[in-house]
This record gives sequence, structure tokens and C-alpha cells, in this order.
Amino acid sequence: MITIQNYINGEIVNAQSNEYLDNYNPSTGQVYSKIANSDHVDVDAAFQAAIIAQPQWENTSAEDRFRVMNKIAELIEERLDEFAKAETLDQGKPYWLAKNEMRRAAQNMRFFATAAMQFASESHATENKAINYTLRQAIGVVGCISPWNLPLYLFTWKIAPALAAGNAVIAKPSEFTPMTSYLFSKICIEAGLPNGVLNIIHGLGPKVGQAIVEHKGIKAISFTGGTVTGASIASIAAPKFKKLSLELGGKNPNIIFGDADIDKAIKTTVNTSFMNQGEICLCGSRLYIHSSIYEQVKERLIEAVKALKIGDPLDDSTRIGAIVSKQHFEKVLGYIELAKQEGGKILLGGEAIKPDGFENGWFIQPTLIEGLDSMCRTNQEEIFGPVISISPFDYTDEIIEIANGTEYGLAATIWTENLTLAHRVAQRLQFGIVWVNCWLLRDLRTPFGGMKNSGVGREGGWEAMRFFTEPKNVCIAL
Ligand code: TXE
Repeated sequence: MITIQNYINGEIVNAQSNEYLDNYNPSTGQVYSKIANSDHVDVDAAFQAAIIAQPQWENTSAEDRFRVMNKIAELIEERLDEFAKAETLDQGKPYWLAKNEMRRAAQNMRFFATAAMQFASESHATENKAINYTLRQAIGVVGCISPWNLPLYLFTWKIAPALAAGNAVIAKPSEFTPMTSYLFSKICIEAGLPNGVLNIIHGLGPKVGQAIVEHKGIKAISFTGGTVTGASIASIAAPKFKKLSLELGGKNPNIIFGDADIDKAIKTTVNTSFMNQGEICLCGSRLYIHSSIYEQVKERLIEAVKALKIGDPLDDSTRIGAIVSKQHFEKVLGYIELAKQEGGKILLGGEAIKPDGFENGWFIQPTLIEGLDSMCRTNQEEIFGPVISISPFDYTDEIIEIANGTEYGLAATIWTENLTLAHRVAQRLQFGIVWVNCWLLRDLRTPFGGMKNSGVGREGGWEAMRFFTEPKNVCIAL
């Protein structure tokens, strides 16, 4: 059985407690590896290594930082199949999807490797009096805490800009999906990343994650995960005046207007609703369809979703894999029960299923629910599973109000062929991202993140490079 160990000061080491946690394969429900059960002692050891390594890393030329980060990207690409298979067994997602995500993980490393070479700051001429320029220096040692839904993809999305900006990093992957970050640590050694520049500590959130957030020497925290955990992290980090970037949950609307290209809207909506079993913070879990096309779109969507194959995540034809953990599986099923109590009519799915050969895995049918009030809990709380609620609407003002009527504000999708309507609605939606006639079309330079309870700050491109640097104004009198 594989043992997933920590990566501290350039070495793969056991947790100092010598204790291990079980790691499950969600498609079989079986323990298939062990994870280091680390704590604050390991975080301290990582910090000692990081604080020594950081100044040298910051002073390494941008081109050398580029080279080693780009080498890591190349090594992921060389081992794409190995990484994708590991992600699938660990997370439950279909293999073809894991492969796309591993490509994206490599792309994250390469994108920010080039950012290391391109990052520049501003200079301001103050009339005839002075020249001001801004130094953007590395913060020092930073913490990155990532979730289980897109494990290596989101892990690299954080550590890459942190490293590119010259910081040393202490990173904690989710205890539900530690495998690919463990493989990643081996690649870092092979690529020649200097010792201590990146440290990966495995274990439980309330132990390792909290130790990172509480650590006096760790000056910035980048976190992606649940809103409740985000609030707890903020309450610890704020009085210590740490820089914080929080990417939290969503309750995203997907709005199909009456003039939409229906074929395209339905094809993409199947993914928007059910890709990665709905375990993507950007998934659209509230589908609103203009009443003029409601019945037609509903029937066609049901037919399209019925065709999705559920089962063996390693089978190329599988579209819906397993839910990441037993506890999350139970949470999602609990929400389906709640939806029924709230008066929802199950149009499709609504049950756990046991695919042939995977009878002990955590699988849930893609589920469409109709007839729910926009303010009920099912339409307000993040379910984060293969469950969507669908409703008709008549008026633009009405749908904008309903779409904005949640505590979340991460991403919205709209479908219309009317350019003016698209621009007007995009302006009024209170979401960090608005997709028009597409979904999950990403450009890594754009600001990524949410409003309201969906988070604080933005990732991506220069936003991430700015987050991981401390701006310093230097004013020179003329
Ligand atoms: O995530 P947690 P959970 C949502 C989704 C899900 C809910 C809870 O709705 O049902 O959050 O999921 C670490 N201090 N999202 O509880 O706990 C943890 O070890 C520091 C949305 O599984 O937020 C992991 O590495 N760290 C989301 C990371 O935080 C702590 C993705 C995220 O786990 C900690 C995942 C603590 N006290 C879930 N407690 C998205 N925005 O994409 C836990 N962690």
C-alpha cells in the first residue's frame, strides 16, 4: 500500500508523529493508501526550511525560476497518464477529465513560470517634484491550502504564482485527495527545485491547515474551500494581519433566455450542471429557462442527461464518476431529501446507485429538480454535487433579482443571441465571473474569484502575482 509522505526541505519524510490516516478510493469505497497524519510540528519544520530557502529563491534570476518551474510543467506532461490515473483513483472523477486537469496543472506551472519573467511594476512621475516607483517584493513564507474537487489543478494554481513571485511556500492539499500533490513533490526533486522552497504537508485541515494559518511567520494565506472553513480561517488570520485570498463556495445561476441558441445551450448545460459530478465551484446549480422555451429545453435536457454513463471512472466512456468521500456523498443525498421536503419534484435521478463492479462506491445519479421556491434552502445553499434545480422565468428584471438573490457571487452563465441584453445583464449580475454563451472557458490572465460569501480577492494573472508580493512605494525627490 502506498504511503503518502510529506515533502520538507527537499526530502520525502514521514510525519513526526509517525501516524497515518486512511485514504479511500471513492469508486470502490476501499482504503487504498495511507496519508501522513501531520501536525504543527511538521509545519514548524517546514517553516524552518522555508525561511532559510526563501531569500536565495527570491534572488535567483527570474529566468532560473522560469527554468525550474517550466521543467516541472514538462515532467507533469511526460507523466500525464500516471498523474491522471492517480487523480481518478483518489478523487473519483472520470479519467478523461483528470487528463484535462493534469494538462491544466502543467499549464499553471508554465503560465506563472513565464509570469516570473514578465512581471513588472509601475512608475509615477510626480510633476517636477519626484519620481515614484513601486517595488513588488516577495512576501516571504506563504501558505497555500487547497481542496479536493480539482486537486492538482487548484494546488498548482496557488503555488505557481507564489513561487514565481519569489516566495517560499508551505502547502496543504486536501486530506481527501493527497495523491497527485505527493507525486508532484517527487517531480519537484527531479526538476531541481531548491530545497525548502516548496514544502507539502499532508494531514487534516483542523490540524495542519490551522497550524499554517496560525503560524506567526507565515505572512499570507491563499485558501480555496468551503465558506464555513474560509470564515474560520479569516477569523484567525485577520487579527494577525495576514494577507488573505479566499476562494469559497458558489450557488451559480445558469440563465437561458428565449432567444438562445438552444442546441448549444443544452449541450454546454449538461457540463455546467454535472461535470466532475457537480463538484466544481463554478458549476451552475440553479438553471433558469425562459418560459417560452421551458418545456422544450427541459425535455431535451432530461434526454441528454439520461444518456450520461455513470460508473467506472477509468472507462473512457464514463461521464459521471464517484463522489469524493462518504461524508460528501451523504451530504449530497441529504440535500436531495431536503429538496423533496421543500416541495421539489424529482424530474430525473434523485438516488444513489451501485454501478456493476462498483457496488461499494459512492455514486449518485445526476438529478434534476423542479418546482422549488428561489429562496428555499435547496436553491440557496451550496450542494456541490450532481444536483440542479430548474425553474422558468418571464422577465429580465425578475431573473436578475432572483439570480443575485443568494449570499454567494462566484459565477453566472447566460445564454442569449442578443448582444445588448448580454452586456446589460452581465453588468447587473453580482458575480465575479459572467460567461456568455459558454461555460468554463478560461484565460489564465483574467481575474478569478467571487463576490459576497464566495470569497475575498482574486486569483489569476497579475492579480495572483500582486497578491503574493508586497508593494513598496519608493519616492525620489528630483
Ligand atoms: O472543505 P474544506 P470540505 C465546499 C462544498 C463542500 C464544502 C465543505 O460545498 O461541501 O465546501 O467541504 C482544509 N484550517 N467546497 O469541508 O474543509 C482542508 O483540509 C485550515 C467548495 O471538504 O473547506 C482542505 O485542504 N484549513 C470548494 C481545504 O481546507 C482547513 C472546494 C478545503 O476543505 C481547516 C471544496 C481549518 N480549520 C469544497 N479545515 C471550492 N470553492 O471549490 C479544513 N481545512
